[in-house]
Amino acid sequence: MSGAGAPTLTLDGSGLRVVVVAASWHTVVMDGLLAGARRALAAAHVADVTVVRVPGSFELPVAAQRATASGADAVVALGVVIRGGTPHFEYVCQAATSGLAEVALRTGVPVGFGLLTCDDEQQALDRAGLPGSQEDKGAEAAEAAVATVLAV
Ligand code: DLZ
Repeated sequence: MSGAGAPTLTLDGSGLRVVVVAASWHTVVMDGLLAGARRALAAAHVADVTVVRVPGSFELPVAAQRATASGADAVVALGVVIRGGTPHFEYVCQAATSGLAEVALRTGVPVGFGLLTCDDEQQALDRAGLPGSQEDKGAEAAEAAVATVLAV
């Protein structure tokens, strides 16, 4: 994991089935998050990985819900929401965040939270796991999902 205080995890997720649900807004940042999640899952020996793309972050909870119904052991949710000039940002962030938490609690299937909620594009790029980024939130979300399946 990356970021101040983040744990170093050594994971063996072989045999797990993981579904990555990914929004499509902010392509460059999303490409970084997806690549980071794939890297982390490969490092954790997860071979069974399915990626499901949805239009926006608002759609992530329903995709996560479907993934749990299809038998996923863990879900990794990736999205980027960047603040605009209206309250829309707060509504999308709130709906996606509470929806993903609700899916995890209702189903008992861990959902890694890789939703970037940023004031501007630079904040998102800094966390995207791209060359020059300081943090890799896609990898972090994938590691958290796998670590939680193995722990609980
Ligand atoms: C409409 C919208 C806007 C303005 N901004 C974003 C964003 O920054 N990130 C994102 O993932 N999605 C955004 N969306 C789309 C909504 O999440 C959703 O897809 C639409 O409202 C249709 O339901």
